Amino acid sequence: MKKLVTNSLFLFFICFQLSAQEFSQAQKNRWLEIAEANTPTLVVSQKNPVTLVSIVEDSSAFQGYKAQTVSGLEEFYNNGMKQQSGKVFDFGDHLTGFLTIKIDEKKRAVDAPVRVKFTFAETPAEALLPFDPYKGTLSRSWLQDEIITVTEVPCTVTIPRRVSFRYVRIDVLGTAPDFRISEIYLNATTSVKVKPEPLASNTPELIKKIDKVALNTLKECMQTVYEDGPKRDRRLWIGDLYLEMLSNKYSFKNDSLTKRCLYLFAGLILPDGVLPPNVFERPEPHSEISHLFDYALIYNVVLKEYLDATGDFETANDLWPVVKSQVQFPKEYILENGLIDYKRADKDWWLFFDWNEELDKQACMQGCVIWAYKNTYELAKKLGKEDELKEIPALIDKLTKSARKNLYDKKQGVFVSGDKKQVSYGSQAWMVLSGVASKEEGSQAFKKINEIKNVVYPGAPYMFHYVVEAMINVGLKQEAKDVVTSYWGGMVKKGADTFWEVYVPDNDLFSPYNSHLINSYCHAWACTPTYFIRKYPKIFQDDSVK
Ligand code: RAM
Repeated sequence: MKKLVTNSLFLFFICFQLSAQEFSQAQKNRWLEIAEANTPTLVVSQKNPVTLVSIVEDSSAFQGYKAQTVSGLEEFYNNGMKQQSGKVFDFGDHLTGFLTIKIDEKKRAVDAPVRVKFTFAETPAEALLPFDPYKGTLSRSWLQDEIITVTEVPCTVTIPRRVSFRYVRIDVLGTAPDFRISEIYLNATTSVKVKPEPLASNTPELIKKIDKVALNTLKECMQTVYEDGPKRDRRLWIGDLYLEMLSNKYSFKNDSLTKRCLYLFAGLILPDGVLPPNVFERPEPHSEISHLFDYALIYNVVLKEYLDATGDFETANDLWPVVKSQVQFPKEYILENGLIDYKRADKDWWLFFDWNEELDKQACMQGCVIWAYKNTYELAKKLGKEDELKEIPALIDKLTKSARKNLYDKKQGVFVSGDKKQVSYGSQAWMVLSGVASKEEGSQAFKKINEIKNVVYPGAPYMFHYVVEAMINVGLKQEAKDVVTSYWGGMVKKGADTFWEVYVPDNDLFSPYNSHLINSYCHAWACTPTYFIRKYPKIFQDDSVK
């Protein structure tokens, strides 16, 4: 799924390197130092479980399981674990941090090692279903089960792995005499320090709930970078960064975290002048050599949005060479007729846009390049550097004209993509965001799309974000609100404490990785309802406006 650049295409990158901007190690180190200087201190708060639950089958519940409160939290700490193996704690909300347990004797000395397994679960199903045999395509080690073996009792143990969960199941794997777990708590972490403004008092209840869950999602993902998900992949991706920083701008307003992330990417720019799609913070900042077309371009829009939010010209000027370098690589794919050679690009790069595998990405890609170029040019103007991008306005024009000519089906009133002229929400969204579609055409396209058979729907909240943004751009306020209340509201109704990486309303078990257990159920790119709700209060917070 995650396509790395293949060896056969090495030549392309060698050639590309010749025209790409080179960044010295000294330059990159300086950027990494600025990233380091902006590392937030985490707020740590102790959280205790609120109840014990039993996970029961329920065909009407999300993924077929729900948590039912059972009494006995107090007794739990006094009773021996031999009779309590398999008990599940509910911490009442999604949390991220380090779990500590106190182990005590029951009646007599513990003369053999105590061996206990902890299973951390974001959803009820995860707390009950066995992880093995594992059939997922991502590493099994992302699943959060940890075994501890202690030889000296009483003792206090903190599990070294940071975990992310609402439920914890405890299974006793071995002991001779009985023992007790006399305390269990989590040191929860986040870099969020402020409470966002309350919503207007007449905000509809469902919107209030969606906003709360979205803020919780963002808060959990805001650690020392904007993580994509605190359970998985626990790292900074450009696509996720973009949506998190937009949401942060209207809620927690932690601009220095955005600055840190922008600098981390800059400091890890690849030798060919392209940004890596994601970076790891520890033990030292580093990245994979991988190329994701749309994400590299989105970086430019993040910097523009950051400048708009902060007025921090110093940062914008300092990172300008990075932005300028991202403008280069799409040029290699612009054909004579103004269309982007998406088939060739698809061979050379990872094109993402969405997890729905059926999506034809031609229109998305054409739109994304125009959108990124327009945003980059606006940024250049703010910095007085448009002379450095002299060729961009003409390219925008060429790409736009060609998209209108080749990707707009006037008869059907929608935008199409690829050889099979596929119609998708993604294509309409990107044609609107790029300005290829006029307001009228975009609005018509979103209305007409419902009448067309075999339309391709977004497969994850990431693409839904762009669809909602596009709908608002063309004035489809009620439709945008309906998507937020039905899609994200659907997750709320299914019990979400935080929004999910993927959600396909009629398939709770959908996973891009062949196992719903490995999906992330607190995922940054799903947090943007708070951005919409707060940026557009008239649409979302005022129930009288239709
Ligand atoms: C997944 C992660 C991440 C996303 C990438 C493209 O692995 O969920 O959030 O940005 O895909």
